[in-house]
Amino acid sequence: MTELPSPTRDPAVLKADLDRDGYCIAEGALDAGLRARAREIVDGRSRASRPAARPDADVDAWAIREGDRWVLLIAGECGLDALVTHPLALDLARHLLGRRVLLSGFTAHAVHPGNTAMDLHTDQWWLPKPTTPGDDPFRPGDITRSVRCFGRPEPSRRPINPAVVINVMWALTDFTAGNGCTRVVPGSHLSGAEPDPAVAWDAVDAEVPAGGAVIWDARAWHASGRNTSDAARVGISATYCGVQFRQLQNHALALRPDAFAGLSDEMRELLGFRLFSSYGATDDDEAMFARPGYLRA
Ligand SMILES: O=C(O)CCC(=O)C(=O)O
Repeated sequence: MTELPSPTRDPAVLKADLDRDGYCIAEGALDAGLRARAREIVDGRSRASRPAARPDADVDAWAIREGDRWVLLIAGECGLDALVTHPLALDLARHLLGRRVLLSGFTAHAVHPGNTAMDLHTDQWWLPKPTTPGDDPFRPGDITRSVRCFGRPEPSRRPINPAVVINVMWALTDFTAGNGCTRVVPGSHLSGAEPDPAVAWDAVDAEVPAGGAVIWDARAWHASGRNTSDAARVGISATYCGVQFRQLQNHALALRPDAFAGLSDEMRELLGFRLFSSYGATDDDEAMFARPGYLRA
């Protein structure tokens, strides 16, 4: 058996680990000042401001259960664009997804003392699976979190989907086996399958010192672990998706006009304001960037 990914600063090793095992671990990529600022911003976000649970039960039962661990951050406005545009994150995102990528979600993830492990899952469960002519097709509009193709974590012999999402989880604290670090099933990104939560799969602890990141291909089976320590494990997850996919957060609506006006072109592209062919246009389908209605003459 080859060695499993361990923390490294070498981009070539990170990419090789990501390709082979479906995850990699970056070491020392955040400077102490940025990490401290990020922690302050995450700690300052009040859970009380979270809207009440929504009624569409099927999709949201999961979100409600995990909700106490998630805080949605407003990219472009929350003071942490340096994480979104971090060269290491974008290099790995483009390695997996190609030249044009979007920021899908920007969320803080805390695992509090006493929190149990999440169920293993993938982060592109919503993507229709390849079908064979004559098979019952996956209708995109019928997919929910509970429609899952369970299987084993070994490489598939049949075609599978490419990765269309990558997750870069910045470690604001140490991530350890004792405090609920991310757990991954190595190689599961090549299975084309989802993990049956009733089975105890062999997941490994992706331990990472504070200031590093654990990065995974969205097809990899993963979850946060159980926190048996007396302090929270805190991370910020920047997920990126291919340019043609719906983003986890609605960045266009989230941003206040003054924040939108101050965005760099790089952030405007990452947040989804740059057109992809004509997709994403507002009033001019040949423009480089879409513009909001309030800026129209
Ligand atoms: O917090 C983690 O380590 C993993 C989070 C995760 O898998 C998720 O929120 O989908």
